[in-house]
Amino acid sequence: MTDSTRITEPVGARAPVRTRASGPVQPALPLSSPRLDDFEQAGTGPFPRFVPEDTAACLDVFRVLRPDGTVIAPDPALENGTGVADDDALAMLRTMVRVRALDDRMLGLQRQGRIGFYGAATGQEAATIAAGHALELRDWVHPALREGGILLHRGWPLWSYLAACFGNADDTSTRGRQMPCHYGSRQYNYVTLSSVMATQYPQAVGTAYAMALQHAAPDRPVCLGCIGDGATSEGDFHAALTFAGVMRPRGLGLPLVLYCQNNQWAISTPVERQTAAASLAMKAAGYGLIGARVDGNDALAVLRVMRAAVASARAGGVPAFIEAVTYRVGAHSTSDDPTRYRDEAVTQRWKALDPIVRLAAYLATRGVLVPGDAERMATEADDEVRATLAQVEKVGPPPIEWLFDDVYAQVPAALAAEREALRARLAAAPGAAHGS
Ligand SMILES: Cc1ncc(C[n+]2csc(CCOP(=O)(O)OP(=O)(O)O)c2C)c(N)n1
Ligand SMILES: [Mg+2]
Repeated sequence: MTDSTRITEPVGARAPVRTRASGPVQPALPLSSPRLDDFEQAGTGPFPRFVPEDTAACLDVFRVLRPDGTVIAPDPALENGTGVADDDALAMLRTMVRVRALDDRMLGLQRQGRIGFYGAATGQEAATIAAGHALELRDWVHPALREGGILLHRGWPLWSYLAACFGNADDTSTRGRQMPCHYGSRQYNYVTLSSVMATQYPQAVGTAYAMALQHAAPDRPVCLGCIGDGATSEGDFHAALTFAGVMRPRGLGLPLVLYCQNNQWAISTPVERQTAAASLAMKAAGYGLIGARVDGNDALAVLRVMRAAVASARAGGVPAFIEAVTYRVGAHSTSDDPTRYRDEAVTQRWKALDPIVRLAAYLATRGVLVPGDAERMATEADDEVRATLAQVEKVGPPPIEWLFDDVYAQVPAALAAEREALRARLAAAPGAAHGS
């Protein structure tokens, strides 16, 4: 990659700063957030490339599509010049559009007081869905807050997604005992979200270890662990990457891909406060993993990087740590107001790098979408959400006895007594249930 396509300043590129007290010192390097001017202009380089083989892979951002959907460097050796089949690109776009419609609608619902909380993936749909698309259904996902769309992409019903947001009697994720957005499905190998940051990584290492013991290489189910940039400051992050590198059952690397959506904010803390490293991806090398940095707003680029990482992990290669650079264009959650701590003019520029617009424009250049298709897709997605919502909202709350289920195989006597006391009280005053 030439200097003109490099999107982060190389370490030490600035002149050393002299201080009166100590002579030359290293310049401060808050580089983990790419400079937006450069990010908008970034090109692409030869791929697949990973650290440690190619250190540029953790500083540059791999990208296939320009923001206008044109292909940066079509490769005649690859299908469509991009390495991605039209069916795959279209399938990703459909879910991305669906997730956008869902997020918009659910944010509105929360403001009306109809659900208690929501965490949207707006602007991060490519980073989310393309990562999920790189997997097979037998693979496992340990998601963070933004990855709910992966479960939908795997085929989980919209009904179940919405029931989880209401925590009603149809909530199969947590049977009404969690905040909204804590989706989970045993059938789809999607482990229920834990709110606690970075827990996904040690758990993903454990799942990958189990897969390695149960299945023979070179065709093992892979485990995807997901976190955000803020979670890289947690102790669990370091413990997990250490274990990921050193655990080699049967002499093979774990079937594991650790994925990080660097949306550049952890609520009000910018990514520069999480690390002084030039990128998050470069941390991979420090733990003996392979790593790469990808444009998270480019679905084709994310898919290509993740497919390469997944293939290596499946076959018995070294596990990967992948950073997808994106931006949280909305609030952290419905409990947050970003106008209080960041420059929303920057947000506007990131909105112009919309991943849905980019992928739809690419599919238009392929002739897969004709004018009006993208808009129709969005309308259909919104109609589907509204219609399902109207039905799901009619489902009543879960039975209060569910509070006592699913923790103990044999309910202890003290808990059984509490359950009986609650039943007796509700029988005496039926309206007391559910705060009515
Ligand atoms: C261990 C822990 N500390 C603090 C919190 C409160 N908290 C919830 S989300 C969040 C920020 C997460 O930021 P990031 O990891 O970048 O993910 P993002 O929300 O940006 O996707 C914090 C501090 C938590 N859930 N867990
Ligand atoms: Mg973040």
